[in-house]
Amino acid sequence: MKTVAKMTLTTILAAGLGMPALADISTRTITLSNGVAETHPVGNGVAAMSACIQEKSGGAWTVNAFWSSALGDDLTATQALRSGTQEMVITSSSPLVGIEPALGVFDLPFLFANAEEADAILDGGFGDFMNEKLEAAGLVNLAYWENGFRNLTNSVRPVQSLEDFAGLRVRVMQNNIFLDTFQALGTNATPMAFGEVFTALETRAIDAQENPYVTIDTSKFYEVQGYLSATQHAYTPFLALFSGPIFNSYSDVEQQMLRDCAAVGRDEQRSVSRALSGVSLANVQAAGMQFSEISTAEMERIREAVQGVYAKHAPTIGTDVVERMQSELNTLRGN
Ligand code: TK8
Repeated sequence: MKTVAKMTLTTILAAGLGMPALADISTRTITLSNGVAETHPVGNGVAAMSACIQEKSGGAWTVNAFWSSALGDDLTATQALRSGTQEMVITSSSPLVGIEPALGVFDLPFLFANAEEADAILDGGFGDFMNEKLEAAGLVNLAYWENGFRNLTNSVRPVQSLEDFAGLRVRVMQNNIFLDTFQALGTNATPMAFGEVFTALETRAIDAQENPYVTIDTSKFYEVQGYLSATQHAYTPFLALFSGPIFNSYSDVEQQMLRDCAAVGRDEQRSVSRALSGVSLANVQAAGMQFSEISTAEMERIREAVQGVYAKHAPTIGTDVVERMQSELNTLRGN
């Protein structure tokens, strides 16, 4: 009788309806940051995740999202998560290789052949394996979202052959695998945080950058870049990261709610990202960008030029990690 008396009517009703017991949910505000604009598909994912959290928490939780690097870049935000001063970030994995070198496996050029392969690896055993490493670094990856296949833009000339890359001053993420990939292609590559890219392109401090079509569109790079090439040289994921120390202070019900709602956000975000990709490509062309496809023969030469990056970086990433990835891909491909 005593236990029952302690339970509120809401708790009893919630338990009866199979909803989380609200007694296990405290009032909280989740600060979430991101580098992209709210119009990017990450905006749709965050909206879906927030609606899910709002509903499952019975209105006790609020997600407060900041866009366009307003709270700092991916890496700074991720460090704030590790020290427990910020709850959440949707970040590219690439700038985090200094924290967890194994993440570099996703940066290897031409790793995934298509989005289905990426989903199978990220949502399967390999994704869990990586998440365990992140947890040891104080980061809970709630789900893998999509950044996507990356393409080169520049302000100098149409890039249609291996030779066309020569000498371009291209911004890469803060990541040695991307740096070496673009050096191998003959460019003059410079690592830079995403928030500085637009201005660097505008002032012509750099000539080029690479990102998926949806980012080129929603970050308005078409205003400062005349040429776009379908290089598709890498697929990078987004991580929906939560602060390890803060996550560990939450109840089981709250932790599960976060995982469930981040997966709801992931499904929405991936589906909008894929639906919008072609629309974004059309948008940037309508805005004046000249688009170049690259012939199969040239793509073969480009792949050949960057092949050495695998052997060079396997020891830093972890040879076991690279081998595990390659063996899982072989299985997926029926080899
Ligand atoms: C946004 C970044 C961005 C990434 C990059 O914060 O840095 O080029 O592709 O989308 O994570």
